[in-house]
Amino acid sequence: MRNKFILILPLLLLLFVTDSLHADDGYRLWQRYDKIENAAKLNGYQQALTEIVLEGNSPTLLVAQKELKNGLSGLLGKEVPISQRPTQAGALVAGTPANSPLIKSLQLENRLKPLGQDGYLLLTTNINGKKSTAIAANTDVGVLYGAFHLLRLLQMQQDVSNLSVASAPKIRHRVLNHWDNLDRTVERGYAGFSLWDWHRLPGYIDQRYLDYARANASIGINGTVLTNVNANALVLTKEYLVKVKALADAFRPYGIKVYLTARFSAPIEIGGLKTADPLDPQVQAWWKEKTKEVYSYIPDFGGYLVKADSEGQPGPHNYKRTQADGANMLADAVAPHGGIVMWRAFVYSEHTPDDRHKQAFNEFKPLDGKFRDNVLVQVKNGAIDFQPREPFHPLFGAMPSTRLMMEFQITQEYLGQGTNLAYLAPLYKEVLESDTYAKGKGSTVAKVVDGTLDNHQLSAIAGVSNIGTDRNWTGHQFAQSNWYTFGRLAWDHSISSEEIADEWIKMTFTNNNQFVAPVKKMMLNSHEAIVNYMTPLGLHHLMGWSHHYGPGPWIKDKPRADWTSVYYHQADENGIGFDRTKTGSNAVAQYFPPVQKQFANIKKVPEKYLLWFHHVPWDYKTNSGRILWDELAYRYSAGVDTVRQMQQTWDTVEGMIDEERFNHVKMLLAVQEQEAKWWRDACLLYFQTFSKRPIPKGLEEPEHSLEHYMQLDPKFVPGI
Ligand code: BDP
Repeated sequence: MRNKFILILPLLLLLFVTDSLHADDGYRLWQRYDKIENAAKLNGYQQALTEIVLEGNSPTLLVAQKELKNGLSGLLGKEVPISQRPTQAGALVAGTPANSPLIKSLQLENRLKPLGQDGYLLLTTNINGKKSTAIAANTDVGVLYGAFHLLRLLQMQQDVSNLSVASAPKIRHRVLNHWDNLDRTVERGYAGFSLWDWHRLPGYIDQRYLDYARANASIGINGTVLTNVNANALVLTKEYLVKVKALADAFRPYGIKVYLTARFSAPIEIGGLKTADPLDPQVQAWWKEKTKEVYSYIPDFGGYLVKADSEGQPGPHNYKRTQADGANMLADAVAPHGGIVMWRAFVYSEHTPDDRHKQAFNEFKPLDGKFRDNVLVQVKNGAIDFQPREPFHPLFGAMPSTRLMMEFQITQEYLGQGTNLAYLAPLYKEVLESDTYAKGKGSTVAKVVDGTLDNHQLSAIAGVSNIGTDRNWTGHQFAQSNWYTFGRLAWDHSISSEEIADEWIKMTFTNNNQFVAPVKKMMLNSHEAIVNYMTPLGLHHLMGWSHHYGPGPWIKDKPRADWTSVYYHQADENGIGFDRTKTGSNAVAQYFPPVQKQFANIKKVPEKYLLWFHHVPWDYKTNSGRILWDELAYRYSAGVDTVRQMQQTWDTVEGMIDEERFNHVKMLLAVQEQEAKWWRDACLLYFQTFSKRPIPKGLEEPEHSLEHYMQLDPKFVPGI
């Protein structure tokens, strides 16, 4: 037996050594704990981290212990033992002062106090006279977050010999919104089906649930809304609540709370009532009872997310009540249990004649101060709808007495869906760093969202999930970076797009700088490229009808004008763009004066928002000196060119990572190039019918006729 083992040992070793270049399907996300190849670093880490001492045995601490054990053993290429107490130099001691006498002995209370529920310290310290590393936190979940931070440092091959890190999240609730239906289809999902296997729940706990929870915990996400905002009341029935409980139980050790979408008409649909009027005592009592039942299964249930009076969803309007009436009714139901209500501001109607841009503001601003303390109004980043680029939503800063939370879309409904590489940190950062001027200069959207501008303790941020059953979770390998980014920015919105990309690339692929540098550059340019080949210069809502895949600038004459493209681009023989100044819808008036002045002035508005706010003549001189039509053509072409550069960049890194993920990305970049051309050609040919000007010399001519593009009619596009 022994001899046999000796014979196969070299073989095993060989396998191990070449493993990093072997097939990899992306399942491990950024949580790859392969042995560190740099010998000097490896050696240093092996000296610095010799054993794990974790006092306490809560489910969360056991998860942290397991993660450290797996992570360190993998990265260090040798078993790192768990010890009851430090036995040698290099002990890693983790815990809270409450459950760990060793951590308590470090007397960290003063440093821990400001770090709150979720924060932690990572310290190089002395324990029993020996150099050690400590992960200390006020709570067990803080210890878990600290453990992930330490592992990240190792994955990124950072120095851990002199640690003094204090970290705490800027936002309290960091929540994924799954648009998952009970039949497992995912609205605007491009990564397979819903993770939640309702049919086999509650009995069967898929390993995926735990890996999902681990991944979320590793980036600080602490909540998940399991169901679609276009809600099905059935999830609130006992039959489903036992299944929700099973998921909540699985996620709890990872610090993740479960939330559900509440269909406003549930009292009628599953409660047998005749009305869902929020001011009706019977309706109020029904929600209280129902909520009590929910908490009987899930004692730490997070609360409800509601889409009301929008796109066919029922809501308080049905009873001539306000959004505050609706939200407060649910807030009162969850309040005794410590829950919150996330009430969406995405309310607009085809029966309201006003510019869609203005409707949410008009509806919600007058309600400032009328919402209960446990209500957060969830506002999309822009006033229309997750377009490739939007100016920030004017509600940010406009409701100081209300807790406003951010909603970003992580899934790429309008950003190339499952085929395009778009790194979204620059988009998220652009919005978070926008200055609302609500309380003078420096009143950024980020400060509204994290609560510091108006002194709110309760704060939250949501990201519409891009996760599904695909082996690599997100369909496109690079879409993982947007899940990662959302979590990192939810924790700390001050981290730069560059830093996040750097972390993600190193953890997901390799520390090899010949890979990291060009790939990071490619990621950082990718969002702008998409904006250019889809909706440059402030254009928006030009996508295909219903499935939103591919270009459809010609979409008109549909049952709802505010779902067509012509409503938004307003192209005619004189020019293009939506006049939102005084001469038009005057949506600019919804912003604070300094912003208003900038956006309303065609000479001052940032060019990236030009056609968002102005109807501009075709021969208007843009910043480049080119006339608008030519500039538009240049932007569309530049978008395609950037994708081609991305392809070239990717080709140069062949061999630096495993073939499987390399080829996956290579093929999708080729698809993206085709789609970028499709967008460019279709949009330019269509707008040309108004501008009546030639494509500027030197730019590629469209491949087909406008009729060709208008006849394309993709079937069974995923994500409906
Ligand atoms: C739109 C999506 C639609 C969603 C809606 C929402 O096309 O599927 O239901 O947003 O956020 O962008 O409610």
